[in-house]
Amino acid sequence: MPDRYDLPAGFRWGVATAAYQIEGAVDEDGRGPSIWDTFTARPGTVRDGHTGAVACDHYHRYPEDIELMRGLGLDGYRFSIAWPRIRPTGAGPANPAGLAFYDRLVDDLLAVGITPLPTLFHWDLPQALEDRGGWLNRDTAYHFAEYAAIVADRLGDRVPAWITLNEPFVHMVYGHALGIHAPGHALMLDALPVAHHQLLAHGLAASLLHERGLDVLISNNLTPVEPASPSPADLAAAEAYDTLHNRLFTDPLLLGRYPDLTAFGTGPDLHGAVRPGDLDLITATPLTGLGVNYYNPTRIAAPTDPSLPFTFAEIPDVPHTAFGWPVVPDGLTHLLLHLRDTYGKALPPLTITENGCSTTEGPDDTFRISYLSTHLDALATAAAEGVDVRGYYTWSLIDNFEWAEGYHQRFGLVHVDFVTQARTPRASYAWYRDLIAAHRVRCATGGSVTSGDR
Ligand code: IFM
Repeated sequence: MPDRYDLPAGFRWGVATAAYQIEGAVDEDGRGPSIWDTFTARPGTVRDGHTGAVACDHYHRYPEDIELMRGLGLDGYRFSIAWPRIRPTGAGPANPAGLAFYDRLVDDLLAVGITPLPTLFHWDLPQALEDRGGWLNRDTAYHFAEYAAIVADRLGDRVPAWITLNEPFVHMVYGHALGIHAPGHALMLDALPVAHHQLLAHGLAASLLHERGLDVLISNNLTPVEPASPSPADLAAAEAYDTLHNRLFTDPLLLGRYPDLTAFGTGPDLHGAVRPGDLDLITATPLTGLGVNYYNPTRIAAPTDPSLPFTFAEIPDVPHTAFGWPVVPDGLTHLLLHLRDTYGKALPPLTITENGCSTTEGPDDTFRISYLSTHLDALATAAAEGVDVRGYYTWSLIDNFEWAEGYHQRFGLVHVDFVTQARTPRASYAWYRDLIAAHRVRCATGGSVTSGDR
């Protein structure tokens, strides 16, 4: 069986974070409010009333965090840019201090040989745009493209590749259908236009990035969907869920059309959101790569309630993370092979832009090491079967603000004490560092890795 040391030469190793989850400094240097500032201020939205106001104080401590990354020997760092730092009201003039922060971050990363991989939108929409309808308003897509161009004009001389959006599925469902995330709308299926407006934003921004000679990716949280049984009702339900979670985003991006959404009560115009020519805009710029965020598969059974065409089922006999998410490394192999078989030549090279787990472990986080190593072995299996996979970014470098869970779910290779802000590398940090080094030796020598390296 192939394992993680068999990943291809040139494979890029990284870690991932996001602005609202680590930066803090929400009122500094002209940053405008985001929907997460508003949402977390509302009682009852986030566990124990936690907010991202301070988070990991990365805005001030980023040199220390870059030093941690240097110690890992990373090729790349995936972070997100806070739109409200760049355009405090979502539109209008750029904020020089906001741009200057990312300028410093990029320069300091490059100085230690780490390639920055920014994400332009990781859920922190400027509140001023939410006040005008947010992602339910088509205009937000055009404001996003303007913001993308501003940032690319400032950093594009040093940053070769850009991720437009992070997990548009999660932002639509958690933020707009269920109300668990900001902005807190519980619109159920009336949230579908949010999918289209985000994809339109991607397409408009992608063209502007491409015009500037930059590479473009988009990251989504994808899940392999398994039916709870081979019964026709469970199979149909699984297909419906796959459509909503995965194909609603990958079909328009890669095939230029929406999947059949009749099970969700709409035609291909997503409740009137899709206008003539929009799909051409979404596909105008071929993706340099598709970012896959993988955490777990989803098991689906026939609906028990008529409002949705599926229901969730438990995956039996598997361990679970502290978050309660099932641990199924093979699911990553199945997901990637399924993508290849479904999209064929339309599928661009893949990068795993997130994968990791929350645990309650102390410094010796053996559960996390097992999670990461088995998922990387599963990735190597997919690569050995011909899937073109170019890199892997662990979620996450440091413990951080885990959205509705506040600081309760810890995903970091590095422990953060949220009182003192002390960073303490866990065992997984040394494990990841050694893996990266051993893989490089293996690629450089073309030989095998010794058992000591493993
Ligand atoms: O913390 C999140 C991240 O912001 C998006 N992907 C999943 C992670 C873990 O829940």
